[in-house]
Amino acid sequence: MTATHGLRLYDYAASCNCYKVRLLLSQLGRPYERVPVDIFDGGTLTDEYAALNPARTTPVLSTPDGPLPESNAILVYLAAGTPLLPDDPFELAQVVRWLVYEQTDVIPTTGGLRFRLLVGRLTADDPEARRRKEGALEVLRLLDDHLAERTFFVGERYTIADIAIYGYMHLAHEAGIDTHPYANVRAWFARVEKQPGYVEDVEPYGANAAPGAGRSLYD
Ligand SMILES: N[C@@H](CCC(=O)N[C@@H](CS)C(=O)NCC(=O)O)C(=O)O
Repeated sequence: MTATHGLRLYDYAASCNCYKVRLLLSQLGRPYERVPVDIFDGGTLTDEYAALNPARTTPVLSTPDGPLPESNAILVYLAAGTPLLPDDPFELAQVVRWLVYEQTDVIPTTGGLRFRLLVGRLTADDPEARRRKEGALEVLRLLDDHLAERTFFVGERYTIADIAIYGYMHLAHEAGIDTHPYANVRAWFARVEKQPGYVEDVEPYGANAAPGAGRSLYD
């Protein structure tokens, strides 16, 4: 086995679901091989990719135990046995709570809106964009209230709950959302950004992400 210890990340650089995994790998100091997948050039539509992940989404982490799709499942796999995933059952369950909330509430609002605005699939005054923005503001209010008397999401220490929520929320401005009214969230952004091994390497979407310009699950 190479220095990467069998870890290979199938990764789209503009995706914050992929970024969450890159951030954790950096913070854990785990070497890995990065395999770029152009999701707008049919990169996930091949039989080979379906064998890794029948849902045809990125990221997928190929591990010595087998391929693992779903960004938050990957966070759990990598953080197990480290201080970034609590052992205490209640704290562990709280981390899972935020991993679920991120997928059900953060991604469809802030994440989905950012993608669609940046690549021209929606304009800001489109009713769907307005609905997503209203949802994003509700999420921000909830997060800001949660952080009013806490430094991190769970157990007063940095965990993968913070990584999961930070992934899309730190780019809320790219979804046309002003985060200035949410001072607790902004102070927490700064605390996350001071954590050892922090990286921010989210790249812009390619031109082929525009509607009709490429081949993907979205077209
Ligand atoms: N629940 C999944 C969502 C992953 C997802 O939607 N990934 C997008 C990029 S953010 C993707 O790869 N789409 C594939 C495609 O469009 O072909 C996760 O958290 O990993």
